[in-house]
Amino acid sequence: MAVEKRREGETIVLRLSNGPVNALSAGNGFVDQIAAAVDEAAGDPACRVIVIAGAGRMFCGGADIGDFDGAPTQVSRVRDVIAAVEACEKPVIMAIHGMALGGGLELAMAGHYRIAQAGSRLGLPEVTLGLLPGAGGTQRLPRLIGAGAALDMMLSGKPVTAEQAASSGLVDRLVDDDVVEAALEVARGAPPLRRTGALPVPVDLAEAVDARRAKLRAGLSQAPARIVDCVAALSDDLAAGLALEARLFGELMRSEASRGLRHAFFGERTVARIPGLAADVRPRDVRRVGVVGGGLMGTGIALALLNAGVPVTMVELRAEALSKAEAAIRKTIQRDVEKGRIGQDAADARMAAFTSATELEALAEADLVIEAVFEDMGVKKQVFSALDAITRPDAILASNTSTLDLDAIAALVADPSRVVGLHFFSPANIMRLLEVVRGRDTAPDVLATAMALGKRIGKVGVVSGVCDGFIGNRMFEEYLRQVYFLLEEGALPQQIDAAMERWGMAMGPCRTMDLAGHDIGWAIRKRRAVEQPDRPYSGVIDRICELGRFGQKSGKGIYVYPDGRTAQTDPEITRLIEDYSAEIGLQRRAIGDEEIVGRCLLALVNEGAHILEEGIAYRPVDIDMIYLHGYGFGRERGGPMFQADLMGLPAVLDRLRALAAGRNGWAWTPAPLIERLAATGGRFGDLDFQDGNAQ
Ligand code: T1G
Repeated sequence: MAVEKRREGETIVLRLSNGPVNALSAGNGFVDQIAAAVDEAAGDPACRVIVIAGAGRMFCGGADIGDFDGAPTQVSRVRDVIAAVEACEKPVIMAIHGMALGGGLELAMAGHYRIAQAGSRLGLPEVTLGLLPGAGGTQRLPRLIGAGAALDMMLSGKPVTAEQAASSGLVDRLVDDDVVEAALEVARGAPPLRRTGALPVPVDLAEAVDARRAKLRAGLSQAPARIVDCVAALSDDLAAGLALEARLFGELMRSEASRGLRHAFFGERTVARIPGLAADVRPRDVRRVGVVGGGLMGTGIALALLNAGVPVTMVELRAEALSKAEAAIRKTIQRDVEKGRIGQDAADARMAAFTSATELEALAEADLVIEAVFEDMGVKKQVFSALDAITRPDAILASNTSTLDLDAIAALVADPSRVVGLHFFSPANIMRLLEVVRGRDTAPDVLATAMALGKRIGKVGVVSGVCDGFIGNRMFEEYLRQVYFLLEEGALPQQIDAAMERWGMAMGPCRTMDLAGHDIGWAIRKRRAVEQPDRPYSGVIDRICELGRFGQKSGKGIYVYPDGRTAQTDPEITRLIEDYSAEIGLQRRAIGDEEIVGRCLLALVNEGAHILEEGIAYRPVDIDMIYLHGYGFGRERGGPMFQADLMGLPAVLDRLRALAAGRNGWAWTPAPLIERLAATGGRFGDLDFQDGNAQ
């Protein structure tokens, strides 16, 4: 971490160097180093112009997000250095390459002249963290590009290209070659001493603020509304605007939504790390992937691979199913062209990377094969036994199974170390979650290869050990168990769904199961009734299944779907639920949203704690990322384990014990891990299972 200084004639070049993104970290003193370097150059009589650039692959990725959980003064150090740059009596030229994001762009906007290299991107993504640009962005960006364009940029959080920045006035010059050399050339002339903060208030202010305020949507994060407030306060008094911005930033920084979103930001990166993996373990090369099975999942998996440029050979033994799969793949890729997402050349290239066959022998040269056939061990046995003989010994064999024992599948091949689970979530080309299941014998480099492939195709890969349902579905079973109990006790589907969606779930559980199909859950409950007779579900949901109401795909489920898509409540289901309660002699009672949300959330938390203590999940944050990316858990809520830490584990334990004393209390036996942490004042967030021994 350093501010590299280079003198070029009368110009001093300061190059920011701090880790992979040159984050403006106050916690490690980097921001103080920048301030000192600027101050020294400003006071250097031999220096006429200052150039600020970034080392490595970008200008600056923003303030250090990790600083925000610390003292609030960290961000004020960033503001101070930005103010010093703008007030400098010598021209400060900003030489931008790669990315200038958040505080990085705010620093650049305090410069007196900005040059950007073609291909670089500039943005204020703070809203994605439940924050607002807290170092002058709300006051300077509108002055440079107008209030409307500035609000759109800050409310979307999306970066613009250097080309767009040049045309909007955000940057003064666009160059194709070295941006520092270009800055030196400008420095040799007479660069302007133009202070952004002194520019006039944009003329479109009132209209732009009214239009965006009218479109604000309710939500946990107040960042969008506060961004509009800051822009609305624009005036000739820059200091007043900066003071309001700083105050509102502090409020947002302490908000649950921002803490949840920051947890998600770091969590998505943490889960990529496999604890205990030896430093010398390298992923294997994967140049061609085989996909066995041309059904819904096989087709989605093939698309996920092709869309990321990974060549695919699909094998489907039934010729008709194979041509149907190929047609579906072609149609989906072509739809991306029609929607302007990709060009025709890219679409053609994707299809050119797709080959298909009706014999498994076509996979003899595949580097990795993903089996996505029917969820039946007999069928898997046939496929894996054949693959074992046909594929290269160093080829990785992956199963997309979601309910079967991966270790039992691995036992079907001579070398089980090359078997891993790749549990995609439907639709496999859309859902970002990928559970990478580590079998008892899975080799470390096989696991690393699976995780690398997941990242390559844009997935959030999370390692799971082997258990029934792995991490996500195992917890979801306990969540659904409570939903069905709530139905028989007095709640109705539409109330449960509304309560969970108001709380932050993308979709309520009843609507979710109608979409996923109740037949799969019904089969699991029948299996569990034999395997775990002491853990029964409410029979109310089976009554619905016995009517053949399997959900949207059968036109009816818990809801009815007159247009095939829109869920409508069905009085027949209301009567069925009420009759079922009477049949089991249960007096229905009014159940509040708080109880609904509490029981559904605690069911996830408690099962998640069991999963952690069994070593199935490496860390609590792995569980959280699974729920954000696979189950529509509100991103601003951070995940079930994050929520438990917000509640406090002593309070969680008290709630579990109270529920354990009630009806179906057997479902609420507190996980020993929760008891241990509650007793010692610990948090899930403080746990980190470094042993890497997920079972
Ligand atoms: N702070 C701290 N760490 C950061 C960071 C940041 N701003 N950006 C990245 N990292 C870490 C990241 O955790 C990872 O660590 C490593 O750098 C590489 O990141 C006051 C309040 C810049 C597009 O929101 O979007 O400024 O896992 O894997 O894919 O108004 O990082 O290796 O240990 O993502 O090449 C605003 C966030 C901050 C940008 C690069 N800025 N970063 O993507 O690498 S708030 C942002 C990104 C702020 C001011 C406000 C991306 C990237 P590790 P990576 P990448």
